Amino acid sequence: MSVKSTQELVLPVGVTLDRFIMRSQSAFPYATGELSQLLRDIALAGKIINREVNKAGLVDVTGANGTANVQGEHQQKLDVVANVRFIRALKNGGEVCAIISEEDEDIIYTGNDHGKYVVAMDPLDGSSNIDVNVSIGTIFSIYRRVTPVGSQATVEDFKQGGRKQVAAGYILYGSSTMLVYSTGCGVNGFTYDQSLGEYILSHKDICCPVQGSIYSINDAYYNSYDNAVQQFITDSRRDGYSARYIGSLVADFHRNMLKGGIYLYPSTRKDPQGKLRLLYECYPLAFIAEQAGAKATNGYRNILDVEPDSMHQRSPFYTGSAQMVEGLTADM
Ligand code: P6P
Repeated sequence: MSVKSTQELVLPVGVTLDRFIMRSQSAFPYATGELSQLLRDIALAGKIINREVNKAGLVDVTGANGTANVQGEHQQKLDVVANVRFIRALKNGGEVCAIISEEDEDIIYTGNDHGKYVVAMDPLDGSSNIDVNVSIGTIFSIYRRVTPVGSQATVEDFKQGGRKQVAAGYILYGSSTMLVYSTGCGVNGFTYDQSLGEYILSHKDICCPVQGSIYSINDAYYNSYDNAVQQFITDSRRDGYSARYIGSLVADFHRNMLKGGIYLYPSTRKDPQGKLRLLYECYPLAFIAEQAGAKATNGYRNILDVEPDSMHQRSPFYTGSAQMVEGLTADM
């Protein structure tokens, strides 16, 4: 029995996430339902964070909470809330044996040593935007563990490489809240209907336009970019492209996936290895990009083929419309 793509499954726009997950699982003859449950656990955590984000201005969860994460970045209170909520949802769900998070230096063990999956996540990316009511997002990456079920997970479960992801996605807390994910059979977007408490399929089989006229990069670092990136910016201005940079990777990525465009975060003097993290930002978005007909690279190779050396490793990151990414990297 072949695995059907979501294009082949009769899943009309308007179907709930839960029904979509159930129908998609039926396309995998040997599915046991554990990955489906894990996706539901992530969706639930997204509902909880959505509630926290929506009231951020009203309750004392905005602003810095005085601590710093493993990256040395000042943690916003909602960073910490999101991290705690996702960890709790994954622990309670039982399918995940271990987690790595941007907010924690070490592996987080859930106590579910019989869980078959591990999750790498950025629980709330772009959190410096919280206080100014700009879109923010959660990014997640799912692997089947390689260590024996029943044992404690190890770093090897997280260092399998981008092509070993079994699923990846993001939750965008924007003008509406959307869950976008892929299990390797296309990319689908679900809009959260607050009145129903349900995610509804709103963007079926997302395909990124192969060309676009939007580029997303922090222009302030222009002088520290290499010649190829500087030339790309010059050419984009000449060709009348639109510069759209929200300062929130998930929001820029999502817009470019739908409209066409390219997001660039090159190496800079401040971040010579790049700013974005390979395991829980670049890999999952590269998985989504590839499933949507787009591309993601570190400038020299497909991000999914970049070897992971450490859990919080950084990488230059260029992703979006295939022809735009190819045009940029041809000059690198
Ligand atoms: P800069 C947020 O901190 C983030 O990781 C991405 O969401 C965003 O695109 C980028 O960094 C912004 O970084 O250096 O331009 O402020």
